[in-house]
Amino acid sequence: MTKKIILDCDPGHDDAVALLLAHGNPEIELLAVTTVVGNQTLPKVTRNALSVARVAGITGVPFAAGAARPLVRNIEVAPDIHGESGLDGPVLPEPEIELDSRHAIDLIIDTIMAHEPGTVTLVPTGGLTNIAMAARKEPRIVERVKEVVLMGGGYHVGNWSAVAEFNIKIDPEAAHIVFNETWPVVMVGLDLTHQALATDEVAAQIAAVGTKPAKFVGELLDFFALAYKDAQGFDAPPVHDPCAVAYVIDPTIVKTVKVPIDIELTGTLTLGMTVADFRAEAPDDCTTWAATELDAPRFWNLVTEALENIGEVDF
Ligand SMILES: [Ca+2]
Repeated sequence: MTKKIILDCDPGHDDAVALLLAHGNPEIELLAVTTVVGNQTLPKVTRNALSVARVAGITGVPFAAGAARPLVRNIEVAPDIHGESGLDGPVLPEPEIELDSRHAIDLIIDTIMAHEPGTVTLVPTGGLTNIAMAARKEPRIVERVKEVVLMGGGYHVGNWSAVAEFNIKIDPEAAHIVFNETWPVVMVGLDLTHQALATDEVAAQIAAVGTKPAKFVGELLDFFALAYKDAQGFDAPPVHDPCAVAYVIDPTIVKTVKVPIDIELTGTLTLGMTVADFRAEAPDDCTTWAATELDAPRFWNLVTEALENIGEVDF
């Protein structure tokens, strides 16, 4: 049984790796890819997604553009981490596939409603604007989705403020909607993704694949390493987004704990914080989990194997 996912993303270096992992892993069936403003503006991240599709050799999967701005807040992008293009480093090939004509939220809704209940997992790796709007437009998707496995937040770590993570902070109202719906939400946050460091050893493992897509990933990681060193003092960059895909592929690679999580919307210093309440055992009606521990060697093996499965692609 393959695992059917919709990847909602804002490529983004780590989103690109997430897309390659999802496409290259035989257990994942990629039903759709949707884009949302985040690391860069919507036109930029959408073009990046289509370029990465060419790098990965993805055809026959619908890609649709979504929200161009957050629900309430002004647009915040992250050029210090992802560059002016949103995917600085490698030369980005001209896309070969065309965008689906639907808005991302309609593609998300149509895809979920066209599949059996409990079979589609939503994997958001950007701000949660599209997911929140889809849940509001068609509330039946909340019952129908298997789970929402999102990269975002963190229970002890922030990166866009002292306590808030970028994907949540840029659209906290959308995150509030998503975390307060009744679908299961697995928060793959910074506590987890800061264990997914692209060390020199990892870079060598990926380079050894020896294909053009692997070289493309190497160039992405080279830029990401410099950006993370400059912006946040990391010796090796954390490659966040594929961790959410890895959890869907094999939950034994990403340990989780059931814990109530809610989003701070009014804090002067804490806007967008994912507040996790670890004081007691989670109550029965709790539908949120936090990722805690990554098996990093197995995670990087998944990424490498996906690149091996993708093989050589001409772009
Ligand atoms: Ca992302």
